[in-house]
Amino acid sequence: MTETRVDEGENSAADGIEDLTGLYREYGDDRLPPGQRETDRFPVLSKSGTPSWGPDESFEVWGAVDKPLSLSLEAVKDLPAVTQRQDFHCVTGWSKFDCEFTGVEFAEIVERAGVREDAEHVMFHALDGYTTDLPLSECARDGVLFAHEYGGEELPSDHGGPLRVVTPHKYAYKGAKWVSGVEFLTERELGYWEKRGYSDTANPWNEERYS
Ligand SMILES: Nc1nc2c(c(=O)[nH]1)N[C@H]1C(S)=C(S)[C@@H](COP(=O)(O)O)O[C@H]1N2
Ligand SMILES: [Mo]
Repeated sequence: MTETRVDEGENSAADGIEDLTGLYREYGDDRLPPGQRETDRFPVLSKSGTPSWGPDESFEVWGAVDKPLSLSLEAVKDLPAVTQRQDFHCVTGWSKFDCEFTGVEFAEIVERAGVREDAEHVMFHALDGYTTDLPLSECARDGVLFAHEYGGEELPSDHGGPLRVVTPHKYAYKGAKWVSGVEFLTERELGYWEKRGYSDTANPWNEERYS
């Protein structure tokens, strides 16, 4: 008996996991961005410890939207989710390949909140007071997820569980851990690290580390 091997290439859904590890081709020739070193570990980087998601906490979406949302954690986890394999690049110099995140695509939230025409930017708010901003066009694309699972298990709290944002096309400080709020803005504002000298654009393949 002969086996037919179909080369699915990138974005293969053969194992139910969407492979986004080829995303770097939009930005550069090498999967590992310049000045980064690959690690097998998954270090934890938090500005001030691990906050907890209280029982009354909700996930809020507001600003330039027609339908502000206030969802329980359970309601967020009940939204349609995808599982993706993606790379993770920290501005301090480490990259972790092949992270498997399951979560709700950013576009799903845009759709449900009825984001207005004049929305240009998105500010993510987190339970530890962290904020980070991205242009709407940089969020409403493949790879930006509200992730609640890592490697098929509940997302560990030090990595942002129960809910975090992942941004494989940016340095990881653009992905807010413990995300509890998404604010749609008509103009750019600076987030926590961006106010402290880190790049607002944060493209790893261009080494946009500092502003
Ligand atoms: N809420 C919040 N999100 C955050 C941070 C933080 O301190 N607070 N640190 C950022 C930075 S600098 C990085 S590299 C990643 C680290 O994610 P990890 O701890 O899962 O590796 O989270 C980002 N998101
Ligand atoms: Mo980072």
